[in-house]
Amino acid sequence: MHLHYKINVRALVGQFQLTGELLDAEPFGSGHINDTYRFTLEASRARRRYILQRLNTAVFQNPAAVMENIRRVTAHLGEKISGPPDAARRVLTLVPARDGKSFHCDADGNWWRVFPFIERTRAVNVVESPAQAFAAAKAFGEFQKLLADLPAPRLHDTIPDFHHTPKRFAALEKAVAADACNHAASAKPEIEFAFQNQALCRVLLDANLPERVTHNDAKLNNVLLDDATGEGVCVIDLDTVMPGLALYDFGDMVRSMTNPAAEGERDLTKVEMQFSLFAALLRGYLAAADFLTPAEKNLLPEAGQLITFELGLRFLTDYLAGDTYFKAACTGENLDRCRAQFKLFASIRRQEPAMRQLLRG
Ligand code: ADP
Ligand code: GN1
Ligand code: MG
Repeated sequence: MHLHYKINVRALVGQFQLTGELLDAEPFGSGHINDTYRFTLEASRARRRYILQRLNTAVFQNPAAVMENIRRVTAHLGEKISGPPDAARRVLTLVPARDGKSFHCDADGNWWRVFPFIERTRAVNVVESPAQAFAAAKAFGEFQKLLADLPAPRLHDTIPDFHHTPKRFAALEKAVAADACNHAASAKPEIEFAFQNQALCRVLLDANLPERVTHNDAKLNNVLLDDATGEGVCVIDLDTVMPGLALYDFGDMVRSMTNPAAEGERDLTKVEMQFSLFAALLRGYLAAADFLTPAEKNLLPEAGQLITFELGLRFLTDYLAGDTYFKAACTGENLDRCRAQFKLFASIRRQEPAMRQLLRG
């Protein structure tokens, strides 16, 4: 795992309202954006684990807005979920800093936050079964439903135009023109493919769909699944929770929960949407998301195409710009990720008639 900083976990942990002896700390997880660590504290012979995270402020340029959103969203979810014995595992909670804030800002301007580690769960990178797709999609559907009555004011846009696909396309055009790393020649087929499919960019924007509170990064890896039952326990990675379209989340579920290959798989023959996984995730999502309008339902088959294409554009842009956004282990990884997204997009598009038929039936 690539970490930008050598950090003093003990000093950082000391900035939060926690007691106990620090037993261990290690880099954790496989997110592309933040730096995540897990650490263990022992107090009165009890061991508790936590997540310590450095927010990526190159990506989230208004960290105060991110933390305010997360504070409001977790408070709202916490109120609504309180009750059942397992409530504490079902919603992310922020451990307050010594000064009472929800974060600690260090001398170098890094933003840190701590969450209790949610035990007996795992985050999965590549979908393993229809039951898993069902469980993860249901958790995101419930998440949207629980946030439908979040009290005003409107949440901050933590990344403006995050899913504005035409603007993502324009950013690609700019990166192609600049060709900062002389990579454009090696990505010629992918650039051509992007231009051939440009018309798709507006498919949700032009449909006049209702704004909702959405997760906006609803990939399989951002929901923790129970080790024993496989059930979706907790939706995590709340940095992009903001006003959006329900179908942005559904699209990311289709992208990340129907493809049995890795996100950056190089053997493209393995990259396909599996219809049985799509059917399971649709059932899971609709089991919870009972609020969709007919217009939203009608565009469910387009959502996965759009978000998968959009992420392909974003990976391609980052490859051309020199890997400045997504963590990449080596040059070319973002191009591999782009290729896999474009292959998956084509596979999803091919199965649009079958998706439509399933929705009618
Ligand atoms: P990123 O924005 O970099 O994707 P995430 O918030 O998704 O960061 O965290 C990265 C990974 O850390 C997750 O995929 C998950 O495996 C793990 N993780 C994060 N928060 C928790 C938590 N509270 N309990 C257990 N695991 C967590
Ligand atoms: C990033 O942070 P992470 O790894 O959960 C990205 C998403 C992409 C995803 C692709 C803030 O999510 O938009 O869809 O990678 N997050 C941000 O895996 O850009
Ligand atoms: Mg994540």
